[in-house]
Amino acid sequence: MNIAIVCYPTFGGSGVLATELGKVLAEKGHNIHFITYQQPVRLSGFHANIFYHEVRVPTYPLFDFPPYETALASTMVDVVNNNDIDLLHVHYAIPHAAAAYMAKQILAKQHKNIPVITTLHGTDITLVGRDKTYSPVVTFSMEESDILTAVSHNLKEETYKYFTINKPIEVIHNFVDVDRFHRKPVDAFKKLIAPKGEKIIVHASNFRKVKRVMDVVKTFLLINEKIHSKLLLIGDGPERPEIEAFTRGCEDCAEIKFLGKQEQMEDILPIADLFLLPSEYESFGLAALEAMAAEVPVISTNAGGIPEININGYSGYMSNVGDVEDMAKNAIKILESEETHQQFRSNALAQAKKFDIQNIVPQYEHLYETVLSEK
Ligand code: GMT
Repeated sequence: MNIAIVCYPTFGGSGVLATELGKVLAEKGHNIHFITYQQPVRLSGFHANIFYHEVRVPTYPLFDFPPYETALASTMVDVVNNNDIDLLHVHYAIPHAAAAYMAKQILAKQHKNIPVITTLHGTDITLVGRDKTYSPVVTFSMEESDILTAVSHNLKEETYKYFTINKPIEVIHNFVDVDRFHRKPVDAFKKLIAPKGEKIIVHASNFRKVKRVMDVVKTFLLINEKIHSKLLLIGDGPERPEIEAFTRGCEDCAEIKFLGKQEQMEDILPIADLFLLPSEYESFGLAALEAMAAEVPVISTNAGGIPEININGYSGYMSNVGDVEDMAKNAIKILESEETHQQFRSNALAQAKKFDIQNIVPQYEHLYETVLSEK
């Protein structure tokens, strides 16, 4: 199949998932055309059947807000027409689903029926999408998509809760390439970070409010009172300056390191002992799944779709949002005994395997085949 994938090229989970999907589909022999405004961060190296089409948004003095959506829809039409595209798969509804609708209508006038698959990822529904600034367009473009998918059962429920739509939503969970993340930790790297054998605790996110990164710091400080540890904060975003300022002014925060944005999570996660995800909401929590694939137990909240991947008392523990004492208590429970830690590590890996790329990607291929057979 010739598939066009539209996504955000940044470190956000939707872009990561879309890029990984495109890469594995290409390995399976499909031709993949990414349409984004920048090369996706996880798209490195040469792949013979992966193509990247940049959306250019020319500026003009009249434009206080360059019309990205128009440029995107036009690029979609161009890519479809010049690459024999069979279907458009857009990730994150805003503005991709609306731009895809526009492209579909333009192509229909040219007697081409191009199915649109929209995958909902989370904040496009729960935070941004339901705001009345966007909701009429999001509702309409979801209805007009040929197929709608959500990355968790929770996100499907949230979509029906916030939007009046009649469309069925298929749940296809996020996935991870377990073989890529399940690596032997590099001892020299581990020693560099934790020279005295301290435990290594990791958090990775886009440092938005919804991630509650301050809870990561608070939980870590409580853990560190009992078990000597190091905290690696990976990623960047609006909350980082405040968190960084806090840690600079706090004596106990010397063990906290900000690594910034990192592309090769599979190199870092294997040296971790624990992953913290105290989010207020996660439709799924792809970052936690990647940690689990690296055999790292997860201490998280029980918000949104997280209970669909992190099993309490098995692959990690879950607490109520904001309950840093409970999160720290659970982390200590795992870390204080080598035997318990090892058990949680293997459970986390076993749990991640359920979401292995090989199990989930065929579900997307099946959807593509279905929608094309109905054309
Ligand atoms: O987590 C973010 O803020 C980024 C966001 C995105 O769309 O890029 O992530 C969402 O999609 C991921 C991939 O499907 C999910 O694993 C994340 O849980 C989800 N984030 C939220 O729901 C907050």
